[in-house]
Amino acid sequence: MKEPDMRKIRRSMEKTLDHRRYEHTLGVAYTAAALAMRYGADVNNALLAGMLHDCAKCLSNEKRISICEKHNIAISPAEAKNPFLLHAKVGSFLAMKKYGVTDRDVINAILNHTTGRPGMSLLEKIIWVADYIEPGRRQAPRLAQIRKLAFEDLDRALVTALEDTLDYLKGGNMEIDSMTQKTYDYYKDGGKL
Ligand code: DGI
Ligand code: FE
Ligand code: FE
Repeated sequence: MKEPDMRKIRRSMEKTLDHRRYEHTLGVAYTAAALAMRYGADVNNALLAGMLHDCAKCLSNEKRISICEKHNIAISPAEAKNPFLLHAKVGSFLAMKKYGVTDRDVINAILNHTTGRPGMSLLEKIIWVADYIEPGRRQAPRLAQIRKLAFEDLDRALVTALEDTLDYLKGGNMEIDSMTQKTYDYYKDGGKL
């Protein structure tokens, strides 16, 4: 398959995502590119993963579930209860099958962009953090602090944002995917198993 064409992918995102989500996507792509420059990751991979990370966000839950069923993609109990979580898994699948992404690291960055995972690669961390701090985000507490920290110490920015995410989920009585908790526990202790 041909290498993914960024201009085509951007146009496709503009068509398939709603306006707010498309603006968010551009914010994540460019923030991820800036973080890649700062930390010496591949800038094009950061752009590509950022551009595609929410590509399955504007599908219905029914559609996400049917894609999983059709392609034998396992649905965890947490995902069955909160099918919006599936946008990461289905997004990584579409990145491969529809958008021609072959780079494992890019696919993983999309796959793990919501819950994270212990032992993330540099690119996975960059996408997770970029998703949290992109300029269009408004809500999160400590956002200004985490934005600054992201360019000073990526791991500390990640832990701080994970901590606030867990607090937010607990405060709203939302179900915490065990992977989100595991990711936090792992990085809180300095990122070693
Ligand atoms: O798709 P985005 O909104 O850009 O960002 P995302 O994919 O990181 O999703 C963010 C939302 O997902 C945010 O409201 C927190 C929520 N989230 C993250 N981990 C979990 C979670 N929601 C539940 N229910 N359980 C989790 O473990
Ligand atoms: Fe997302
Ligand atoms: Fe996002």
